Amino acid sequence: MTSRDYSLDSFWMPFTANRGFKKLPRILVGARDMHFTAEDGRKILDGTSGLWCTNAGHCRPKIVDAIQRQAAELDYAPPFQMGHPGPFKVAERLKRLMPADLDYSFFTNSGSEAVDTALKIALAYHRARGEPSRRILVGRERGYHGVNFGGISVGGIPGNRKAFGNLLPHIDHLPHTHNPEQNSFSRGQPAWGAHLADELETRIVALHDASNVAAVIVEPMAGSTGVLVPPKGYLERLRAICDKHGILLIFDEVITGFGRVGGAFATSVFGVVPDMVCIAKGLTNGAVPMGAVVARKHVYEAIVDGAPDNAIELFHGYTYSGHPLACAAALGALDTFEEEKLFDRSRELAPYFENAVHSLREMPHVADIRNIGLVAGIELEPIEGKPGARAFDAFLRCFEKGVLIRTTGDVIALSPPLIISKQQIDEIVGTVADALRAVARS
Ligand code: PXG
Repeated sequence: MTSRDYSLDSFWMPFTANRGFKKLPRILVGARDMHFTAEDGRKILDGTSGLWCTNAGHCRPKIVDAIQRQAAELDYAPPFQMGHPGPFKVAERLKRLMPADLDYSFFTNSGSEAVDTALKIALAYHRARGEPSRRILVGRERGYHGVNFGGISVGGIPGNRKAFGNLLPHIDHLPHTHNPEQNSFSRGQPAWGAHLADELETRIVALHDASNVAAVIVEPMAGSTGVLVPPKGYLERLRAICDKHGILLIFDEVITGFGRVGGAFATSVFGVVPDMVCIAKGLTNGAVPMGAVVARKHVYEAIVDGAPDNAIELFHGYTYSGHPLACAAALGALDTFEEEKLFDRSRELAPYFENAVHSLREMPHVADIRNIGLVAGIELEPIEGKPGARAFDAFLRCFEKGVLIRTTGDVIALSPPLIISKQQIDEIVGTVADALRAVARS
């Protein structure tokens, strides 16, 4: 225990077992490149990019400098009926990074807000085009789209929904794509499962009629639910069915964006272009909260050009949309990604990372390992009656040994910064191996 000059009582911590944490706190006080510093001075190797966001590593000089300069020059500017250079510049950079005509960025302050924004844009799009009956929003089982009402309604993680009752109406869900019998220990995209996309047509469109369906939202690779890589051909089929029936396709790339899956975005890596992409996290390298919806030309034009001259076209936005500090951080992050070619680095390191994580196959209680780019999920057999306990035990042991991993249920997720070295990959995997052996003995 470290003596500290503040109390832990009053901060109601998010997605945390508050009582357990406050008895045994894990406090970080500094960070640089691949490491955090804990309050007792220990260096902790970051195997998770914070929470999937510090893709370029921590406290990178360009980003730090950009934020500091911006804070002293223009701290805030109103984003409604006013502008400042930041969001125009970031939007232009995103346009260059995104494939096809994904050219228009609407800024938010988080991934959750990006998701709710995209769902609202989808509804407004159909209304602007004279199809207001298209109201049904389709998500997927095991999907995570943040924690706002839109996101948890299309989301498919039961624990995130059950306490909140009043979700959005007009929602349906596709089946998830996880099938251990068919796909366990897959490397990259699993071979089995493309047909699961057909449910969009054979069940959902058949049941509701296409004239009532507005949009489908999926994570191209599901992150929070335990790293579910899309089966080969699955996203292509979703795209084809959406095209056939006039349904908008939204990719939630809050986790997959900015190099995580071995290229700039999942849309580029998998070669499937949705109508809108939600991003956040890596956009500012986690340094200042920021999210965005990047929309294709036809989506923007239907709403913006469809409105009367000089009328506000979309009644939506946030006090902090395109905040100067967030934009400065985003420009610093995008420069860092580009100068250090980090998206290429992610693709180049992926085979080494893949072999390293799959070496854990022989460790006790490992049920499955799956990976793509610089992300991997290691699924453990649950302890009977105590779901999640085995993985959480491994998390605590890794932290004690100086490595930060993330667990969700009984899946360990590894998603290190893209600047990681091969030795550091070995260190993370070696520490996880030791932790799994220790957990099995306890
Ligand atoms: N969509 C996706 C796909 C996400 O992964 C959000 C939306 C929401 O973003 P905000 O910025 O509102 O948190 C997320 C967030 C984890 C973990 O360990 C994942 C997220 C957040 C916290 C923890 O899996 N993803």
